[in-house]
Amino acid sequence: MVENAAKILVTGFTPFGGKMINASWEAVKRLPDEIDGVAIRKLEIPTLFGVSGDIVLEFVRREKPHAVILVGEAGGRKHITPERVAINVDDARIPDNNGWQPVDRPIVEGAREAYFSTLPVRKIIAAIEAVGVPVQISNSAGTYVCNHVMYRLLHEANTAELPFLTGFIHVPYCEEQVTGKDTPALPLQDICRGLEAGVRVVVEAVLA
Ligand code: PCA
Repeated sequence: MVENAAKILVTGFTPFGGKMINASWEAVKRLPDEIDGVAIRKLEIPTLFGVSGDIVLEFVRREKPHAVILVGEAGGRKHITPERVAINVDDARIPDNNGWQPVDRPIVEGAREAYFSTLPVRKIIAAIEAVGVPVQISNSAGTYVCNHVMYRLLHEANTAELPFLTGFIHVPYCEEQVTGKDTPALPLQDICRGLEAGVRVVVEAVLA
């Protein structure tokens, strides 16, 4: 691979809440390693407040990717949902994987209340729609670890010297996780196809 070629980091999460797998990492790890000459780097991050964001920021400062696409699982949703906004609050309904359960705490003390995604959200939605996978914008990434990481990355992108695009895409459970239950889910193959279509939009944006 060409040295200094454009690169995009895509992250997925470890399982949490007592589940065996996390649909986000299952989909992310199946993405191609390269799209149109752009390296697609993949990282599995722990479902932990603090550490999750630290790991991604450490990668960003070291590797200087042109874009960071954070992916997480939103059990119960029926669509792939690109997130519009991250808010400056940690408020956990369930403890994270280390038992930490912050309530009403700012993520970055004194920083902005919210940041909008800098990914081309509407184009991503159109591309996922075009491959026939259910997709919808989401106006809340929640207040758990996903929102935490999204906020940390957008804060970095807005304050660091080297700009990069970043934002978050939630995916539903994959069918393998919910067999026999009446819970919304998509076949893993469809989540993968939809996610790849979204990543391709970001590749185009990086190359533009
Ligand atoms: N989903 C959780 C955290 C990890 C994940 O995959 C969330 O939506 O916050």
